Amino acid sequence: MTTTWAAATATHCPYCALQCGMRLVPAAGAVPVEVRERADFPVNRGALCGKGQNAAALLAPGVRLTTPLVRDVRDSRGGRAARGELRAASWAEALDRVASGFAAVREEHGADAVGVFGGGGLTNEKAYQLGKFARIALRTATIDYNGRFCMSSAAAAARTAFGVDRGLPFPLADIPHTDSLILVGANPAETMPPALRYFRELRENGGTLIVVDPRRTRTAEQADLHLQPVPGTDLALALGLLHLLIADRMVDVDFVAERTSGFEQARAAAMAHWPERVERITGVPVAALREAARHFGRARTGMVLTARGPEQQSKGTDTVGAWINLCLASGKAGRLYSGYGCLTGQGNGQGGREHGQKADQLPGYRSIEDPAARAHVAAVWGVGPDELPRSGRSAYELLDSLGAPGPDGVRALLLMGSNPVVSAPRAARITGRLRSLDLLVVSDLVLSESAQLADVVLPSTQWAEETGTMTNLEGRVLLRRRATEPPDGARSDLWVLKELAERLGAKGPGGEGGFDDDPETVFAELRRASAGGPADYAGISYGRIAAEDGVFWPCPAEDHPGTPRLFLDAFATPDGRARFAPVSHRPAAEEPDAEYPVHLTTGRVLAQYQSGAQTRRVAELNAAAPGPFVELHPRLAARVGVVDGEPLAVVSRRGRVVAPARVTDAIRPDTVFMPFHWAGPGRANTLTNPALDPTSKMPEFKVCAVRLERTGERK
Ligand SMILES: Nc1nc2c(c(=O)[nH]1)N[C@H]1C(S)=C(S)[C@@H](COP(=O)(O)OP(=O)(O)OC[C@H]3O[C@@H](n4cnc5c(=O)[nH]c(N)nc54)[C@H](O)[C@@H]3O)O[C@H]1N2
Ligand SMILES: Nc1nc2c(c(=O)[nH]1)N[C@H]1C(S)=C(S)[C@@H](COP(=O)(O)OP(=O)(O)OC[C@H]3O[C@@H](n4cnc5c(=O)[nH]c(N)nc54)[C@H](O)[C@@H]3O)O[C@H]1N2
Ligand code: SF4
Ligand SMILES: [Mo]
Repeated sequence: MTTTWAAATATHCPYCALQCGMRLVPAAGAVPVEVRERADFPVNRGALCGKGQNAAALLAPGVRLTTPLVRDVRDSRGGRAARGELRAASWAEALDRVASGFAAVREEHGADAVGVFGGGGLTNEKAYQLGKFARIALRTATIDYNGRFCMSSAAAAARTAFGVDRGLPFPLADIPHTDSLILVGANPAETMPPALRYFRELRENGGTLIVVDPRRTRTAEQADLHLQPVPGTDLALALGLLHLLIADRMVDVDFVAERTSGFEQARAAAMAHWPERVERITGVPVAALREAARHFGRARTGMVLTARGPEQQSKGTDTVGAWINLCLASGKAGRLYSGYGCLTGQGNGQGGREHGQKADQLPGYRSIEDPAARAHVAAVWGVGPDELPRSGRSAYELLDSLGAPGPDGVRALLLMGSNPVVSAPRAARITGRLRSLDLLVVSDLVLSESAQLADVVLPSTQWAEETGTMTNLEGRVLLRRRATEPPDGARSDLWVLKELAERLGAKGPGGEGGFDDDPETVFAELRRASAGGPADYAGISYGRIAAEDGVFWPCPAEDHPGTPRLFLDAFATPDGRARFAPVSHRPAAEEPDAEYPVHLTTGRVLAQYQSGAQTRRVAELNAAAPGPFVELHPRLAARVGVVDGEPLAVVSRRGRVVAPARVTDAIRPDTVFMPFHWAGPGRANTLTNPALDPTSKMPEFKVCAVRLERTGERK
């Protein structure tokens, strides 16, 4: 089949939540398209970071998977089966193996013993279909996804405070118009470079930028004020700022009375966090606290934006709640150019959390425990409400139960869009859990470290080869368009789900209750399933997205304009008021002690993406960021006796890693930082602590205790 492709296809980047617009033009040679700028798309106005510029490299045949792979079980005597090597197989063989394997596990151990783990990089259509596949083809409650590791604490806090969770309740283009902005634990200079423009414009307009980060990042270098707290102490910091707002009479009393509830309790907690106490907990000097409180408190409009720094903590939900409290007390929410927002991370970090791949959710951001929601979605799916499973376990709990004996053990897993061997906390344990499964099925574009452990690998088509919608960090629903023919052996995830559903005896193909593989047909069903829910997509169509540079949800009808700004009239709570969070500071799950005296925090670098499964396969990006490192302050380096570039061992209660020291005074002397993009001996997640936030079940990636050891090798 030959298709003639348009001279240029307007589409979006395969990576982060900014979903920069780009054009793809046909190219001769191994890589079928080239990336060009798309100046008319408003979010990035033509700017792309290096990851976006080099994205087409992922389409090369030698880089990506082009045939299904299966691993033969050689010998199943004496307990666990001995497994052979992965070998090429036909699609029919691979799919039969998966379907019969899932059916056998279900038969022997029950439906919940078959698990599904999705990803926030999947399109809305895939995320929706994956949730539906789990609930009505597998009939399992065991489904969750990597977004739990990403912004789930912000989602939980925003939902409680405002009644609905959308990353940003306003477009990015509002940022330059606010007077004061506090950016907490976010490093957009490396994680969303084209968005930095909005912060620069804010300052050019006379606004104040305050950055809260234990490291003086490239983002912090742009700030008017940089607060450099001990990792894991943002909750105390926010309480301390609220204390100062109250003490200096900067509370917006009318706003608090008219549009909020619960202030008294929040006030009492803040009063117990006087500046000197907060300085002792956070390490941020009282003078800096006062300056920040003055800037933010006196500003007419203001925003607080959080990213993974304060969220990836075992108290992330309460921490975000405390920052929201600061916005509410000073009247900086639900008004033009004011509000709290979370910078989501993955390409579809927003949409991926709305359409049912989360353990407790049904499409449209509905609760799976809500009888009305169950009835609505069951009707769209053509099943009875009682046939839908209930809420399942959260991502880490799911991964931790893989292969376990007994009624709670998950024996088979479909992994689609995540690489937990690198990205899960306490990754050595999770790697062992994956190995202990009866059947591990991985759908991916590349042979990731997790795919290397699989019994069946299903090669998926990717961004430029398939069409689908993505919802960016602003809640703007976008269309990624197919620009080139996929290689023969790769198939779309939607097709895989359809084929598996048929083999498992679910209804279909096509139509309601079935599993279609045409993205626009799936989107039409998603619209109906989401209708009336908090994330209502009913009025959004592929045609409208193309004509309007994206449509902001909620958009309940085709003649509804979409909702770029939320909460201007009322919050989405039953009484229309925003709720203060009753929160108080508590320490991280693991604090430094004599044996493990240093804080470890983790995060990202510009040129690598996430587990690195994609970007480590791109030469230009590897040249810019070739491997892991341990960032530490010169004073700490001197104490340990390491010099810049020397291999340094970092040891936690979970394990030991070795990576070159990178000595810089940009980090606190009591803290080391490691990026988490690599597998092998420098894998940061060998060290991290899977202590979970009680509400969001977010693991504490951003703080644990370690000790440093010289390895004796000089570089
Ligand atoms: N280049 C690149 N870009 C990406 C990604 C990527 O992997 N690479 N991933 C995408 C995804 S999924 C996400 S979620 C986003 C993440 O985007 P960000 O949240 O901006 O990224 P991180 O580097 O994880 O964390 C941000 C900052 O938090 C700081 N930090 C660490 N501990 C603490 C703490 O206790 N408190 C505070 N206040 N700050 C702390 C770190 O020093 C770091 O500078 O990026 C997206 N964009
Ligand atoms: N220490 C530490 N660990 C962290 C974090 C941290 O800050 N510190 N951050 C956490 C965060 S915020 C996140 S989001 C996670 C992310 O970590 P992961 O969940 O591992 O995310 P990715 O590396 O993006 O993995 C996505 C995989 O899916 C594949 N893929 C991409 N698109 C598709 C598709 O359409 N279909 C299929 N079938 N496959 C696809 C990619 O090739 C890749 O192998 O890591 C978490 N881990
Ligand atoms: S900022 Fe994000 S969306 Fe934009 S080009 Fe870079 S990775 Fe792609
Ligand atoms: Mo993320």
